Amino acid sequence: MKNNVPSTDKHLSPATQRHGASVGFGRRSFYGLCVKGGVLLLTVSMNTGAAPLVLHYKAPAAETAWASHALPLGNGRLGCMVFGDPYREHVPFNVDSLWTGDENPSGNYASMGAYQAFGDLWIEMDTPALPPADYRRALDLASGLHTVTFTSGGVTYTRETFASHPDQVIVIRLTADKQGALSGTVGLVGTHNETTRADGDDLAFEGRFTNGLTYAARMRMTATGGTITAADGVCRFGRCDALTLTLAAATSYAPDHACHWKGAAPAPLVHEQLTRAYLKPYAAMRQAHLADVASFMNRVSLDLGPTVTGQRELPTDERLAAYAKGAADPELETLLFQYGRYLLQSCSRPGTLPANLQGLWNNTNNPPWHSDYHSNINVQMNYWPAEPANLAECHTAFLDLIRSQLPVWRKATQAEKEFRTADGTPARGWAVRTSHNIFGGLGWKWDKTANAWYCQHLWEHYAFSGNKAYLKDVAYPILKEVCDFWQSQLKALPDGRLVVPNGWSPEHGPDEDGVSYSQEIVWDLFNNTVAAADALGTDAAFRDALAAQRDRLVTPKIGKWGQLQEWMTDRDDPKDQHRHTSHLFAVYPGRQISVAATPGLAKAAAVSLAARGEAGDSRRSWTWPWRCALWARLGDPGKAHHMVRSLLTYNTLPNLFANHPPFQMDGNFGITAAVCEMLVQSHSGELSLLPALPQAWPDGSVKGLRARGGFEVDLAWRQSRLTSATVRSTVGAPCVMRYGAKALTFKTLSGKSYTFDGKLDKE
Ligand code: FUC
Repeated sequence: MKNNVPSTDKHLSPATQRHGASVGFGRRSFYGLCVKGGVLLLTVSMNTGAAPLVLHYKAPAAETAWASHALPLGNGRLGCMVFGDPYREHVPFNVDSLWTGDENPSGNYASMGAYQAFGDLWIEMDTPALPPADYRRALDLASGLHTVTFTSGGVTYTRETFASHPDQVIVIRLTADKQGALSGTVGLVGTHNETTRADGDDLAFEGRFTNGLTYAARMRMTATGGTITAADGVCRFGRCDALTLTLAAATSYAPDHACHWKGAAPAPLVHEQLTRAYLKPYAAMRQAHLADVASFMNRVSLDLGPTVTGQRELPTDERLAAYAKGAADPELETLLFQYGRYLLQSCSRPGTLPANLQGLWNNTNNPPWHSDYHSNINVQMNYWPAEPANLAECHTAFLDLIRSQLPVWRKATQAEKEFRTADGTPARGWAVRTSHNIFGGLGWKWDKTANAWYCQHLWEHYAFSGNKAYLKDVAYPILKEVCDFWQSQLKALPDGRLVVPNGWSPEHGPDEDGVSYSQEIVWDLFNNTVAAADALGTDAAFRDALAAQRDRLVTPKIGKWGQLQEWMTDRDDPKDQHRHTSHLFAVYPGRQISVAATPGLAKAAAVSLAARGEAGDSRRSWTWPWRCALWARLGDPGKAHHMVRSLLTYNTLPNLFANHPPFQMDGNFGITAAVCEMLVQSHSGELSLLPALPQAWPDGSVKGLRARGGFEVDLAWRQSRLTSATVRSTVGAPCVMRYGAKALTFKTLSGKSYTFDGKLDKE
């Protein structure tokens, strides 16, 4: 067995800790001050689903527990984590484009640059640090509102924080039920030794990296009652009734190679953002924010059955711990599902950069794996839920990044000797290495078929929406270009079949005989591009030639122990428990193998998957979701549910962040997609209802899942049987619907809904 690829774990560098000690905002432990006490329900979940979508805790996050206990807020571009200390609030913040590095022509991983932490906001209260009573902090996923409440010295304090997309600022509002109770200091601290200056009532800092990227942050405070002053890099507030802090931060990054990745200067921009926010009353900003987040979160409601009272009311960290010890908690599983949706819309909106390895959140300037975009599973998994979980416009952040990087990726691909044809001609099209940044810079080994995998995302955005203008103008030209790359690379075997030469898999590196993973992804690309040409009714000659090449590609094979072969030759090791399951791409997220169309290969895929072990060589956050989706597609609901359970049990932190370790967000996104796959599938030309419903979820309902062909689906089930199904058609395509052995074909009209009972009879 070859194992030429060093484990990427070796790249892992311990996160460097940095905080505001240099400017006098040192650390102080809170844990001694925690109190027991009643629970104030201050956030009202706006989602219509059964379980309230709230994470809540009865103690703040300790200063060292950024990744595990602090809670994330984000507007796609600008985000923060909130610790929730009553007397010393800490809000480290991020902007998605704060990157070092450049186009990195060497392809060297070390020189690719890294995603950077931006800065910290500190609020130090003068209030004597008495042990607070009735402490609670909560994050409402349905509205993106973080709330801290506690009582101290007979006064009840409330602090609301949100990251507003409509207003492009982070807002923190402090109130108390007694007049003049708010006194203290606010500090704004950059993470690259910037000097914070007071500018009128504002605090501001600016900086510039050696790659030419400039950035700026500005914070403004407004008060009701009392006084506020800014001097010596800090703001003081004295005897205020209420206080609003507004924070704007931005960089000069533009996703445009032609402009050398430079756009508007950030200092005037943040000044303008802050001024605009300043003119808006707090209630209006809050309302606009709540409505914005709700417009994403309310599209899907999920009910997987009730959790017993007692377990449901526990603070989230205690609840997770009880679950890990074996407690049933379908509402926690629902919460995890919705958390993936919450996180995606928090770190990925149209016009922003896509979710990186840590989504948007990063507290160090030397993050694990540069907090980059990894093309061998991770960035793709980040976007698996976007279409089925009804967040399609969040997908565009990833699709746009791909498009913006192409000029540099093309150059690097043409310069690569390995891709030259026999007569020395440079490759056509583009390819990517395993990692990349936001300036076209690639790092580490070429992941040769990742270009075709990225194309799957461009295709799926069409497949779910049926938007032909997008397909024609955006997706199809890129699919064709990558087909062109692969047409220049494929090697004909003596028997006429086509093979990806020197294939490469994340588990075992290069292999001359041909790697199933590479073959399957190129098949997927050709197959989708043929379907795209058909949908557009274009390029008949190209389409027919491509279809013929697709049919000549070496196909997946069944090996001697019944497994789906990882290589073209039958030499898989049944004891190989690698965490990656790359050669099962054809099952999920691909569609070359399915139980209905290729039952023999599906059975072999199940043999391979079982042999890889429940989590593979190591329990990693993202291994569970991929296996979950695979078992769902292979029709094994019990095993699929086991993966949901295991992710929560072994690789989920108290703030419900997926933990690779370290914290890595793909597991959160992946599990949301995998749960969709358990409830609705649409990869094989049919709309399949409840294809992998586990016994653990006997009664439930889901509303708003999306399916290929332009459908939205609502389902309800009782005692593990479908009781009703509603299909909303967005483009008027015919629908083939399946539940168990029963299939039904019906025509649809765009904008109309069709409701059926559990026997698929029309209601
Ligand atoms: C891939 C995985 C690792 C890790 C890294 C960021 O290479 O194999 O487990 O997730 O990406």
